[in-house]
Amino acid sequence: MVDPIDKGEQPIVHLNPDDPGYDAWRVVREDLAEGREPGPINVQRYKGGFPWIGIPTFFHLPVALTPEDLKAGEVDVAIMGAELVGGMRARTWGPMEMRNPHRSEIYHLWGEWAMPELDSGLAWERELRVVDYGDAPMEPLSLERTIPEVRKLVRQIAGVKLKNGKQTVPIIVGGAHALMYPDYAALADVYGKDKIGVIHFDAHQDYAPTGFGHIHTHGNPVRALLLEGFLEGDKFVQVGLRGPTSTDVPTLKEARAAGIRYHTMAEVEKRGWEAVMEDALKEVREQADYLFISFDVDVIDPTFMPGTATPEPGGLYIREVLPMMRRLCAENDIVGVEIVELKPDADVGYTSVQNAKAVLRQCLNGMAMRKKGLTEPGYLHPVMVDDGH
Ligand SMILES: [Mn+2]
Repeated sequence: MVDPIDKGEQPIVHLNPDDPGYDAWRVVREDLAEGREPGPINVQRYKGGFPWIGIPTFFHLPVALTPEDLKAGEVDVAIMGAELVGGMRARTWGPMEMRNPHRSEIYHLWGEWAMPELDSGLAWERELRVVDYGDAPMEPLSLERTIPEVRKLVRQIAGVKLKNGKQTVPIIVGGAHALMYPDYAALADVYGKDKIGVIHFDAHQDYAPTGFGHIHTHGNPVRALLLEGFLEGDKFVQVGLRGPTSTDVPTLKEARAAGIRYHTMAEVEKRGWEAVMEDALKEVREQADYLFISFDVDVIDPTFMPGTATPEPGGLYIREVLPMMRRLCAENDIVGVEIVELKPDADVGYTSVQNAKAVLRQCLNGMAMRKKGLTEPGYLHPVMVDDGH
């Protein structure tokens, strides 16, 4: 017997479409909207409460299942999970643990009991209409089959037009960073190619020239987006690169030649965080009308974020990240956000989820500020920062 691969055939192993499980993972219920008016569904029995009471959704928020629900509810922001796995990435519990209030939001009251952030003075839950949009479907053995499904769901959210002339903003909680490709591609489907700038927080450049032949891995979504012409390098600003697994000098030079601007932790060491943050904020304002935030939690130092797949010491402190997120979301037209690579089961405590939620909350806080017109650079509520002196 002669092995056909040795005779020059492509070494492809075909899937079996007759397997009853072939499409089972992505079959949508037909009665999603049956017997009810469209609109967000508040699944909580009480008007508000402590975090240890109620049904766990993201921050105890109402649920929406269809674009009609988003439209009817004039929903500003829809948070969805995307538990993308593949390659070295097994399931991470990121999205589900972000719904779980156990310890990570022990004092955060919800609903009508929600309290304001002490930097803006606003309770975002009252200023914005935000929902939990559930999760994208996942084919547990194939990134390639899952990616188009994520793209469809993100596009479904971003395509909803609101009466105020805006569109619903998807926030995607992951899941592997290969998500950057379907998340951004979906936004490009809605807003047009090369219309949206990206600020990319990460310990790693995610611009790997190789992925064993795979276009989509957790290590190269930036390259995949550029390769396929979704955007130009000059729309990309990267913050937080460090360590021996991020990139190398030739790849940095190649990225620079492609127009990508990067701010490494070495630059932070040389110039200080304040100066680097101001530069990054200025650069994203210049690059496009709309902004997408791609936030890999490993940009944060492992002291504050041990629960991630590829931790790298020497990262941003949580106190540096939170104002940055608030400012980005207050001072720019954000059309999408992803918070990825969260891996709570690598954290014996609850620090990682608590901090990832703080990042997400500051983004929502910033969006609430923008809705209120509080967009002056670095705005803080005067009473909160000055007791009269
Ligand atoms: Mn990373």
